[in-house]
Amino acid sequence: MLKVISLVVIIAATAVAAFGAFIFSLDAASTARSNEPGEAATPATPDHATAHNTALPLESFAGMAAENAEELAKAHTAYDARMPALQDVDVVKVKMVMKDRTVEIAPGVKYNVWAFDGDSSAPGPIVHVRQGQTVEFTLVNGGSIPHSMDFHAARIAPDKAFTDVKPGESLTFRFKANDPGVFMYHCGTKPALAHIANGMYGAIVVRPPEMPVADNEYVLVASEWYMNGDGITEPASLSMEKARAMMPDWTTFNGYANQYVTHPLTAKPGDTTRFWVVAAGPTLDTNFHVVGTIFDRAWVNGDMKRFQTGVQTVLVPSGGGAVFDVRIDEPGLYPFVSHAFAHVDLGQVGLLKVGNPKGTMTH
Ligand SMILES: [Cu+2]
Repeated sequence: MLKVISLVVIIAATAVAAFGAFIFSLDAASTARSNEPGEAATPATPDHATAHNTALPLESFAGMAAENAEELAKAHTAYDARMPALQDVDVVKVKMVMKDRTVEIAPGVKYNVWAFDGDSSAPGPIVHVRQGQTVEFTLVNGGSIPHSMDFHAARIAPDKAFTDVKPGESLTFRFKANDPGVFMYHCGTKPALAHIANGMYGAIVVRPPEMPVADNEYVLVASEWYMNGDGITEPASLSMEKARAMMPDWTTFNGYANQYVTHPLTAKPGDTTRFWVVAAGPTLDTNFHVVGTIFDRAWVNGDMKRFQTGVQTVLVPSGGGAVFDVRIDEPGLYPFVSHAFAHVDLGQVGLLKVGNPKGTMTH
């Protein structure tokens, strides 16, 4: 019994320390992680990692970070989380070209993705349609192995639509987006764990005809990366072993660790800001929470027929989505996080900058 109690005390103390340190790190504005809990929690890693613990804001699970991480984070162009415009057409044509490429997933950390051509490599482009519009989707496989695309927003026979497309070939299918919400799309080619872990995922928003007005709308795709190396000395590829063990090196919103800490999303005081959130995984859920406020509306599990009010944290399951409204009057920096704090420590955190609080970067 004594052991159990002391364990509880240790856990509680660790949680308090972590949370205190987290707030502290936000005071530093550009620092998303504190080193103190990291030192306790980081497993035994090379001396290299220990040497960097006090100097850098970001480290992978293995304690790895680039020398000039802050500079690189600033130089990185953040994934554009703003909701793209609707198209006033009956059939929305969406074309995605799959391509093997090397991208940055954290400051100075390179990873060999199987992902999307164009500006947004992983996640893929945000698709935004009205409920009732038809989506005509074309997959062009510019990669080196078969790929496919599974749209969770579609009611369609998977064996016809979500089939493998060989390299150099393409496939087109149509579906009517009759179900509103925010849905994941992803490559479903076996092993799907590898294809999703390699960056083949994104979000499609199916907007219902009537929703309360929001002043700002952002789309966040939560996901995790599992690497076979540090990605700093040379680009890393997938570690299936880590992916199966669910031990990510980095966790992110929109594919890059902490990118909205360095490049915050913005709102004006009094605005209602809406987050459309998908948890792409491949495996881990996201416990969505905005520090310093409470959700005015939470369309839990993407059920757009009803919303909850006054809730603090909502589970977005891997492969699922949810929509959140917050109205914030007081200027300041409001972190949005997965409140499973291991995720924050590995990069699944960003800032909503309300107004123009002092001590922050301006853009
Ligand atoms: Cu694939």
